[in-house]
Amino acid sequence: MKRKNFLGLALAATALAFSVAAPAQTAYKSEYKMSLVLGPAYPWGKGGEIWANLVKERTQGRINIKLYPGVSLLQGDQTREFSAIRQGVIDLAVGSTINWSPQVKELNLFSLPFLMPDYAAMDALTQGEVGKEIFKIIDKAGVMPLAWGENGYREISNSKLAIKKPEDLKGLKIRVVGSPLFLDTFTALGANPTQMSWADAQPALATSAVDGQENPIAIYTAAKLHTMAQKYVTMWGYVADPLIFVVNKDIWASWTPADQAIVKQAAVDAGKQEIAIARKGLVEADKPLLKDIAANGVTVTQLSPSEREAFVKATRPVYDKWKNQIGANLVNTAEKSIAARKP
Ligand code: X2X
Repeated sequence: MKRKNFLGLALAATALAFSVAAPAQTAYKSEYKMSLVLGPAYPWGKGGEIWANLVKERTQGRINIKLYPGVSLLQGDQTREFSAIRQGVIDLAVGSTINWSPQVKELNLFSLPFLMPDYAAMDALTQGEVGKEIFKIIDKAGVMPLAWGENGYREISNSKLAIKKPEDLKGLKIRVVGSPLFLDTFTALGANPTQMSWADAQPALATSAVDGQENPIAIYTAAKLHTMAQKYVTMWGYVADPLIFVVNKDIWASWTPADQAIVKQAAVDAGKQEIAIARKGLVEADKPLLKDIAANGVTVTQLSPSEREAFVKATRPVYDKWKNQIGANLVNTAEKSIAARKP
């Protein structure tokens, strides 16, 4: 009798210890929800679609993912996406560092004006020490990071004039995403920045409630921003936002290790493909995407190195201020990685 009680207690204790160390896998859901700002007509959504398809195929349908573009699970409120993934309102996401930076301040790194001069610089960050460090930070913040993708270099467009120097931005009402760093950057340039979601930005551009915006050329093209009065584009490459493929941690723990490995590898494969799609038309010598834009009657302005330097100079105080807010160590590592990049 005594012995039996002891055994029972020992078993219960073991079960408890086990459940603390490794939560028991729960039943799979019939469908998992993936949040995205943009759907498969854009490189971003295409990346999400590739990921979902690879997972379905490689798990023989055990993991079935549905896409929710337009951040529709949050009525378009893109800057609340990270919290919603952590809380389990969203199961998976492919999200921009810009939209998640209000919750994870280190993600502002990629929005430091003129930090990354070219694609090689961006790769040096996401594929190097900085990328690993950022994944640790996201993990600590309560979300499982799996792979990198890319939204792209954010070029500025507007309805009024060809922007060639900081003074040209004076008084222009520019829509920016809801991260305070963007307000500082555009204020430093003399513009009048206004925060709004992408869902609100398009009608605001179409009705000329705002004069301009900044987004990757792939988005400018697919969203047909030339039909929303955006007749001038300046290629200044001031910031670029990577995308990150993530899963909610409870969902992650509910999958077998074999399925976790499949989902992760699928994210890495989809991320690579997505980056290639995001850069298509911009990395070829004749940049066909810019030709397409010009063919719509849009003035595309390329800055000379000295013209670009004037923008770098004007935004340097913002860079210095935010370097400290992001964490000087992380930014120093990023600067070093970029200086040592391979072309
Ligand atoms: O809102 C934007 O500008 C977009 C679509 O690029 C992001 O979600 C960061």
